[in-house]
Amino acid sequence: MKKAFITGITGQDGYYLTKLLIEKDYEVHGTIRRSSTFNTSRIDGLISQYSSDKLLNLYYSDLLDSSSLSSLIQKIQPDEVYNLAAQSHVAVSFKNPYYSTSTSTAGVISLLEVVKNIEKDVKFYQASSSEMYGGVSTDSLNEESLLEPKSPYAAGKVFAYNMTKIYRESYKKFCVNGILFNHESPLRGETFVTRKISRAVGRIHNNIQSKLTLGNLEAFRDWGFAGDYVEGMWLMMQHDKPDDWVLATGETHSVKEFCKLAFDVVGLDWENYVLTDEKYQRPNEVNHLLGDPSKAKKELGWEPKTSFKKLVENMVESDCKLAEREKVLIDNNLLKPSWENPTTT
Ligand code: NAP
Ligand code: F7E
Repeated sequence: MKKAFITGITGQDGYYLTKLLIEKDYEVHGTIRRSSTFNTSRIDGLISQYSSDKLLNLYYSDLLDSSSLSSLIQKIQPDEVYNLAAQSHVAVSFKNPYYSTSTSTAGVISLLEVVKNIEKDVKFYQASSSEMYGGVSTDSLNEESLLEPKSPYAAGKVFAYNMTKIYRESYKKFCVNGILFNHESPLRGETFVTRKISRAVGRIHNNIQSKLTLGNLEAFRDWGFAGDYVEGMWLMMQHDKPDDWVLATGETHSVKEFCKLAFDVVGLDWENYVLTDEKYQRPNEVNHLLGDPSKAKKELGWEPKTSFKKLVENMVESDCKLAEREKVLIDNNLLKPSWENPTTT
């Protein structure tokens, strides 16, 4: 039985990757952060299903605690390490630049050093990002395209991407970069634009929210489904040679188009509900991202299976059900709505 070690297991991708690997007969080991509130809600179902027979094993750690990462990897002796942990919100990275970049600099060096020094041949996956391209050009972007980061988040990811290549080339280690374009799901963090929209549509449809306030509606993103993308991560780790691959859909849509389609699902006109506010604009915007996944298709046999329309529908339908349950709690004075004027990004 193969063993995988996952940092960032409590995140969106952590959930989908853990599920996939357990289905593929892996024993999964993942790190969680100590938090003052519960932070395992995405993987609670997997914990109750798989932790008793040790198919899923969790440990407290942090990407900035190199000693704990090193001792865990030495003890577990995994076959594959997937580094998904990061402060992954681009707008927050402008506000917390030191912390946000540390996870992709100090954190990645710690992991690569263990992979270099451990006797066993351990494969390493780095969660690289389309944000590294900077979104200046409207051309389709591939593994050879120029990296022009526009945020502390993206600058940290460029560092991690380069270090992953450097360890691959210098020490002949199996280190890969998955350069993933935006991927979403009903488990997407609620402050990312797609989930912020689907959450609002669900609540507006259930009459527990009146408006949705966003920033730049003209930004374009190549949005796919996270469940499809973790399959690509795994395929990269099974390839005969380590390399870098782009995962994307090859289609791009604006935030405005996402809004229109999401409100269409519940038969509402988005223009009656969406407002904009400067506070959701970024100091430096990535205007346009469109990926070219042809290398992944040719070499890994990977293709996205979920269309843009289906992705939006799935997210809205899931959030309509969530809002229905919230409405019951509100009607019984068990929940006070706090989402009309959120203080978060
Ligand atoms: P996510 O939902 O924000 O999850 C991030 C994970 O990292 C969470 O488990 C979080 O823990 C953990 N984390 C944050 N800081 C940490 C630290 N200092 N030490 C240990 N763990 C830490 O992100 P995602 O969407 O699953 O993305 C996974 C990875 O892919 C990230 O590295 C992201 O930057 C990258 N990426 C994402 C996309 C995308 O569109 N989703 C595209 C390209 C690349 P808590 O749960 O405790 O916060
Ligand atoms: O923004 C615009 C915003 O925060 C998308 C991360 O997973 O993907 C993600 O980064 C676009 C931007 O994702 C709001 O200005 C408008 O142009 O959903 P987002 P992101 O910045 O693309 C990449 C690939 C990653 O690697 C990251 O980890 O939408 N936008 N209005 C807004 N964005 C947010 N969050 N909130 C708004 O109100």
